[in-house]
Formats: sequence, C-alpha cells, structure tokens
Amino acid sequence: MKQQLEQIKATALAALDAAANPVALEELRVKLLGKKGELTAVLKQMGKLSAEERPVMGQLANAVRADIEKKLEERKTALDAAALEAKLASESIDVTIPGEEIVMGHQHPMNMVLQEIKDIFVGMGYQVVDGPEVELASYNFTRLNIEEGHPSRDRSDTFYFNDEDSVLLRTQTSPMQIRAMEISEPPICILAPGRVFRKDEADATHSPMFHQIEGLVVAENITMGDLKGALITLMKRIYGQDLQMRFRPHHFPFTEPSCEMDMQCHKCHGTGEVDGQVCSTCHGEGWIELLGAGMVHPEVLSNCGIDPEKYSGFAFGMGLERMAMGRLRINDLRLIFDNDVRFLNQF
Ligand code: 2U9
Repeated sequence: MKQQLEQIKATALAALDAAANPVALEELRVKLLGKKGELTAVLKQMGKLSAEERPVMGQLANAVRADIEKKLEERKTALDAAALEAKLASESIDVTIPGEEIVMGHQHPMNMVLQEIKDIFVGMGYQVVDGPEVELASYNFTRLNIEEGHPSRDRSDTFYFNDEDSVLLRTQTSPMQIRAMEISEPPICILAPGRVFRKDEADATHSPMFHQIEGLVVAENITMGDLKGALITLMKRIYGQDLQMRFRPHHFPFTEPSCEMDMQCHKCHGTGEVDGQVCSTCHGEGWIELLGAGMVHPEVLSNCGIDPEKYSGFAFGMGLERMAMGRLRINDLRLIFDNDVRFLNQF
C-alpha cells in the first residue's frame, strides 16, 4: 500500500506539473482527489490493514493528499498568473498613438446673433417673453389695428387653420406683446423673439418661416427719443461704435408715427458705387434697411386696456435672419436653414 501511495503521489505531481491550463487542472483534481479518484480507491482498502499498519498508512495517505493539494494550488496560481500575463500582453495599449480628435459642435449662427441681441436688451432692462406660434386672428391682427380686409390678412399671405380665418400661424411676434399688456400694468419693457410664418416662396431673401425680434416699451412719458436711444445703442453694439444710421418716415397700422431705420452700407460707405459700378450690397442705395419701429398707436394701447392719455410707448420689429446675414456677411437666406456643416463650421 505504501508503494501504491508513493506511486500515486509521483504520477500525480508529474501530471500536475504538465497541466497546461486551468481546465486540465480541474480535470486532474477530480481524477486525483474526487470520490471516484485513485486516492479514494486506496483509502477504501484501509479496512483490510492490521491495527498497527492502519494509522501509519492513514498518516501517509493524508500526507500524499496534502502534497497533491499543495501542488494543485501552486499550479493554479502559476497558470492564473500566466493567463493574466498573456491577457495583458495581448491587450497592451500603445500610449504613443495620437488620440482621435473630438469635434465639438457650437451654436447655430442664428442663435449666436439672437443671444447677442438678447444680451444687449437684457442689459437695458428688457424682459424676454415667449408665446404660442398658433395664434388667434384677434391677437395677430385685429388688436394691432389691422382690420379685416387688410392685404396682410389675405389667405394668399397667411396660413389659416379654419374656414373662419380666426386661427392662424402668427405672422409676427406682436401677439406676445398684446398678451403681456393684457396681463400687466405699465411700465412694460419686453423683447419678443420667435418664429413667424408667411406664405412666401423660398428664395435668397424670403422663407415661409423666419424669425422676428420685436420689442415694446410702455410707460409714462415715453417718446421717440427713447425709441432712437434704444435702437442706436443696439446697432452700435452689434455693428460697431462708428456705424452711421438714419431714420426714415414710414407707415405701419400699429404704430403712429412710424419709421424705418437704415445703416450706411459697409461696402460702398454710403456712396452707392464700388469701382465705378453700382454697389451690389445696397443696390446703389448707399443704405441698408435694418428694422421698422414707431410709437405704439393709441388705438392699440386702448385695445389692450391701457389708457393712451396716461401712457405712451414705442415698438420695433426686425427680422433675425436679416440681422444675422448682415452681422455675419451671409448672402443667401437658404444657407441659414440648410444646416450644411461646411457652412456652419465657418462661424
Ligand atoms: C405692439 C405694437 C406695435 C412692432 C413693429 C415693425 C415696426 C416692423 C418688420 C420688420 C421686418 C417685420 O420681420 S419683419 O418683416 N416689423 O417693421 N414691427 S413696429 O410693433 C408693435 C408690436 C406690438 C403691441
């Protein structure tokens, strides 16, 4: 029996040394130490031994088992370490390879200019307001002194939702100022930017959807001087302190008196000519139209529950796309809506 045990030990240790991977090692463990293993088979014969031999053989068998277990543990540690080593070697990272460039997006040019304009007005104490794009004709037209039959209310100009032409896509952001006047008392000082919709064919200067920024100030003793101060401040901040501007009389149903504001053409500096040719930027005018404005019509103030004898106000409206095109020197409106990254990346 002693010989048998020595034999088992010798073969086991050699086999364990030769085991090449954890799976082979596990198979060996079952074969050597399991219930049906060789060592167990020998131990089962212990009963046949004499009383003197049994403890000696028992001790020897335990020692063989301990040696095999120790060897198993050693091999397991060695094989695990080798496997880890191989894994690390195969997954090694070359830290000298240049990294992939992360392309960062940025604001759309329209948003950049909108943000710039909002900041300027917020700096002058204006509150920025938001409102619905689907509006009532009474808010979009009637209360603004644009009566039924006015050409801008025509079905060929405005998107309507119903047969009565009472629900529509707003054609200007003015309904927001009407709503603000309805719910608050003067002094009112608000900026109303947002999408507006008109039935226009898209070309280099027109789009059925565009953005407006309107403003409204209503308080006691507001004059045309306040209007000019606010708008000159805005334009000088955007186009530079040396900008030359002019105000021309105009007509809008919702303001009286009304005006338009122009800036001197940056290309021909007001001469209308470049190298003896008609200036292509202002078409020979020398001036570029920036926005419309005026003193809020007393009828419009009354329509919103504000006493025109006590209060007066000014309002203005500008196209954001037009402002962005002027500010960023963009010559075709459609580029703004195409979202071609080759265009957008230039800003
Ligand atoms: C209220 C009263 C008056 C807003 C105004 C304009 C003049 C104007 C155009 C500029 C180019 C529209 O985007 S555009 O096509 N707007 O010329 N807008 S005064 O007047 C108001 C607004 C609200 C209660």
